[in-house]
Amino acid sequence: MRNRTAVGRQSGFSLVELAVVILIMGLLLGGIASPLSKQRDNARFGSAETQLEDVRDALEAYWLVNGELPCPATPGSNGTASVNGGGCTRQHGFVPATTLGLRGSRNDDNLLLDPWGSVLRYSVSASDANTNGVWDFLSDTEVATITLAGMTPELTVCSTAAGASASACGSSGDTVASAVPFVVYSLGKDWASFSSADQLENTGATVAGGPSGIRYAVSSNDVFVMRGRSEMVGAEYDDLVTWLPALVLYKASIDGGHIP
Ligand SMILES: [Ca+2]
Ligand SMILES: [Ca+2]
Ligand SMILES: [Ca+2]
Repeated sequence: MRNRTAVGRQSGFSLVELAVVILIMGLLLGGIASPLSKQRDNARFGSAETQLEDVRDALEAYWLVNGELPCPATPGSNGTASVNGGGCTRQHGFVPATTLGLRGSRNDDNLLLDPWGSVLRYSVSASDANTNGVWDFLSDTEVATITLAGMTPELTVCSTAAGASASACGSSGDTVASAVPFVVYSLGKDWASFSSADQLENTGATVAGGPSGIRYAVSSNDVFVMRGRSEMVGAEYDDLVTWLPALVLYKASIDGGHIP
């Protein structure tokens, strides 16, 4: 009996030893979990970049075939391009994934989602260089008539919102791309809560909700910000923005036989 007690003490763990083991395991798991969540974040940013490229390619293909861009989807357009007269219901809206035939997760308003479950935004130029009431990039006959030299796509991408107006960057040094026909963007991981001016530039206005009642924020003007990711409080940025230059679209118009 005495021997058995002695053996039990030798082979078992005391509460203190157990606590130390749990502490070490916790530290080890914490050390693994942090890099794992970082890896998951990086994977999602990678997927989002691929997704934006796919959307951009689909828009280029749409242009090649039709000689014009599709209008953005609206909260109530069920994922389709929302046309309004010679223009669009919304200049700043969402990727018309149904019109483009894009695969991917959709929300209750049938809008295409990014890897974080936020809606992909899409803006088109509402420029009307020949002032005929028809948006120049929304009609193949406009492009043929106006030609590249006369086209004045109005979207601008800046590296910072500082000093930017509703139509231009604060300085030429802040300009990443000007005269852009369309912009597609994801609000990134922090889409649900952010406060930096650079990210607010991409989501300046909240628009009326769709059938689901979800309300969405999109740019309220022709200026967008794209810069490197940062988690610095007050200056955080993780949006992903892409576009194509007018020159590429114009070449596609020639290749597609829309311009002789
Ligand atoms: Ca026009
Ligand atoms: Ca963001
Ligand atoms: Ca803006």
